[in-house]
Amino acid sequence: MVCAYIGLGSNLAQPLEQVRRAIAELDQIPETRVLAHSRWYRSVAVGPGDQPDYINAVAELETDLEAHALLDQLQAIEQAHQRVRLERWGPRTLDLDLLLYGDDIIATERLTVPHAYLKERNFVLFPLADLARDLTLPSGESLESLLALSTSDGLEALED
Ligand code: A4P
Ligand code: MG
Repeated sequence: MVCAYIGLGSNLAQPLEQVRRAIAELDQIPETRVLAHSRWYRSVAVGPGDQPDYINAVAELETDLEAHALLDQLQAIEQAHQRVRLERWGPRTLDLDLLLYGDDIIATERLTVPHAYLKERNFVLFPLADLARDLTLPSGESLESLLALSTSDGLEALED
């Protein structure tokens, strides 16, 4: 069993529903169980253009799937949500990022783990800290040290 962390993001009109549903779907992945999820966060969109706010969260899984097989499953869930999105809204109802896969460092054509932007995004670091405050990255950096460099600007934890 490997412990993996998944970043969830959505900025559809009902993003909270998208993220809640995705957590349930993660739990349906073969050989995989959702152990816990963070609080839900509202975050100002990072990136170009005028986008609505996101809902972000992180889920903690235990899985027997190999990392690329897990990515296949994440992409299948994204695509199921995408079908809804294409009928109604612009791009991106659900983004599922494999943030961490045990202590593995992975650099293949399809997969970069730890996720490339993990360290710079408060909407990843804060929810991760809900689940594993004393986490250490494969690089040896502590989550605490990354949080110390980060701010909660544009980020708001929601009441459940
Ligand atoms: N890929 C490589 N490594 C990974 C990984 N660790 N996890 C590859 C998941 N996928 C990984 O992903 C493109 C390709 O990345 C995949 O085919 C996979 O093989 P994608 O999700 O289709 O494309 P994307 O979402 O445009 O790329 P990416 O890098 O996930 O986008 P970003 O940079 O994450 O941008 N603002 C707020 N506040 N909250 C957000 O959640 N998200 C984005 C998405 C932008 N702004 C945001 C948020
Ligand atoms: Mg992505």
